[in-house]
Amino acid sequence: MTSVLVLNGPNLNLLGTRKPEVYGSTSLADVEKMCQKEADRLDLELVFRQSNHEGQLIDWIQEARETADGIVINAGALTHTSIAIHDALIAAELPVIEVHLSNIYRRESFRHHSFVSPVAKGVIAGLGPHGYELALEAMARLLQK
Ligand code: CA2
Repeated sequence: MTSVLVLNGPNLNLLGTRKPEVYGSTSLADVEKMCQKEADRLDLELVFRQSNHEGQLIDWIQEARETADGIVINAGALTHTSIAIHDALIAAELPVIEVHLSNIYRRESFRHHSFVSPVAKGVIAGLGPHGYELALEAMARLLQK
């Protein structure tokens, strides 16, 4: 079965608890449920993970090379800082789709640069949790043989 790793970075565990004006009121557990429903519809195996730690995210990206067919990633603020995640995504040699809940280009200028985008097939930003569903659909198409 085709397997997709959905990775979430720092502070995304706080979704739905604070800053609803920016990130909405849906919790990360709800986003996972939405993703699972979409994965079932698309006949994908879903592995959904979140960590506040850069090294943990990198370990999961490295593992994905052996265990997954594609990566959907919202790296949180590490999007804007982490060359290590950029390098790990290249080393994984898997298709990557970058997701952001908010439209990072409408926000502070320090959020306008992404170290993930240059290694992503596509980027979805500003559509809230629906962006994750769209990313899974796009990934399913990319992985169709
Ligand atoms: O829009 C996105 O999805 C982001 O990746 C979310 C990150 C932010 O640093 C990126 O620039 C854009 C933040 C993760 C969520 O942070 C929260 C902070 C407080 C309350 C709830 C969530």
